[in-house]
Amino acid sequence: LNQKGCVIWITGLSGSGKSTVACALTRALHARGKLTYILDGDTVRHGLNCDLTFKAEDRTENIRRIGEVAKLFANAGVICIASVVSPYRKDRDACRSILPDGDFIEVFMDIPLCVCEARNPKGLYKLARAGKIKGFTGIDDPYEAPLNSEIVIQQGEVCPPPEAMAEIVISYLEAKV
Ligand code: GGZ
Repeated sequence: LNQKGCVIWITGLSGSGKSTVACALTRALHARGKLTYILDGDTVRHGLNCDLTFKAEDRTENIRRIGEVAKLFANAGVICIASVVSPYRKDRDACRSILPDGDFIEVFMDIPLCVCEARNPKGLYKLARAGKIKGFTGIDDPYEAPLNSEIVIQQGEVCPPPEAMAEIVISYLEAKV
């Protein structure tokens, strides 16, 4: 009956597969009877954070709010999955610091920019390259890769199926308890 909450923080470039992993992870956790909630950057920016832009201080505020909301979910016993670019290390570390040790699990989508760009899911990289979007992460705004994330997801020749990537996280969670 009891379920301990935690925050699974998925960080990476646009097009790195954060949302795909978040969804697959949710399915895998539901199959194990766990309660989850996804906080997706793209979605949250349409509601709670609709007042924020992509300039550095607004990204910091976006991540701060998402970190605080994720903490509320975790305190309620939910496994909260945050799926956000969260490009700045200090902002991710600040979200880690408000949770008890071990309750913030950082998942780094370590996918090369050229792969993300080739996927070009919403045509955003093309717009960024053309200068039509300014300050796009990976193009003309930095992405500070995690140095000590709990989990790193990489891909070889082919992209692993989402279920396989979710399984990496599940294995970590199972080993942790
Ligand atoms: C990065 C941008 C930008 C800029 C719009 N830089 O693939 P997506 O579309 O769905 O993911 C990106 C999303 C990023 O929102 P986050 O809240 O996760 O970003 S952050 O953590 O940096 O605050 C992308 C889209 O919004 N997008 N403009 N300039 N991503």
